Amino acid sequence: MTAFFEILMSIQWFPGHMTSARRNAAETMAVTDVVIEVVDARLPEASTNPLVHELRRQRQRPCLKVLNKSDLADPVATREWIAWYDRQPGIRAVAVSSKNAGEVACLPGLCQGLATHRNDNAKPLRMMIMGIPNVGKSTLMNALVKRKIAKVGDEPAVTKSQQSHSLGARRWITDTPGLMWPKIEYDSDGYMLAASHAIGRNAIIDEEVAVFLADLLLARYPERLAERYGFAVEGLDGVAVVEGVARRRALRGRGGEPDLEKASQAFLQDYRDGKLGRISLETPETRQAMLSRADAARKVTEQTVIGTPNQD
Ligand SMILES: Nc1nc2c(ncn2[C@@H]2O[C@H](COP(=O)(O)OP(=O)(O)OP(=O)(O)O)[C@@H](O)[C@H]2O)c(=O)[nH]1
Ligand SMILES: [Mg+2]
Repeated sequence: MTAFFEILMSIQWFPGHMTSARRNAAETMAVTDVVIEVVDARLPEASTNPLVHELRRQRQRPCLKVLNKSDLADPVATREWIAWYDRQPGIRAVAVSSKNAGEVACLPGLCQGLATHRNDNAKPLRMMIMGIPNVGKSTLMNALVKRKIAKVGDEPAVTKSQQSHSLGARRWITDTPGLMWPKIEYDSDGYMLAASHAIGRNAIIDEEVAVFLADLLLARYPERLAERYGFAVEGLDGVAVVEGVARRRALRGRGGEPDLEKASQAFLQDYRDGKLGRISLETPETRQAMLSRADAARKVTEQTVIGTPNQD
């Protein structure tokens, strides 16, 4: 992709309350039979939290991977992701929109299939919903319980503590606070997460995230930009797209110059609200290409370090 991808600053966000959220999740994991790991269908791997895997592995708990917000994701990419996950050992994946209660009704049954021994009053099936912030965990909980028991909101870190509820006599479900991890390994993951509103506002600069998103959409969905904003995008880069949004929306600073901050926020909001159509920020193929590039860059760095003669 474009040069901007190579000059990304790293985004990190692990606020204090997540240390206790991680500890509480580890405790609840001990009394959980199946983890429902919610990821964002538009960026399933970038929104997969390695801490969830780590906590599950310690207790050997099976996992149902839920690609949520699939109503906002590119259906072709989502199909590719489901096939990709189904090839991974020990993972069962399903794509849903938690805003549609009918779509999530099958999830407890799928979890039951992963823990068939937990199926009576004495041994109820205990499910724990986990994942990064703002992926729709509480929306999913409410849809399963068929009541608004958990607060939801389009902001990261809305849920601050765990909440459990029965699902009939033989099943329990627990909603947990969104959890990040201490270090996001790949910078582009940080930007995809920020664009998708999983990262707190204090940890990002909207203009940088908007330029990243614009560059990515220029590469993968240029026609959506042209349709939404009504200007030709051939030959533009991400900065020019954000400037174009400012002009189209008449967003100007005091001196009449384009207000790039407001334009960035409007552009990010359009993506988050699905106004640019159904978009996936990564596919199994782009993920693999990104990992190969990162691996090659790492090897070059290692060779440079090893090959540098000692100056002492
Ligand atoms: N379009 C769409 N929006 C969804 C879906 N699921 C949840 N949302 C929206 O995503 C936002 C976040 O939902 P929450 O349920 O609060 O997310 P959460 O994972 O519990 O977030 P935290 O508690 O902050 O970790 C809300 O605005 C929801 O309405 C979905 O399947 N599709
Ligand atoms: Mg929540």
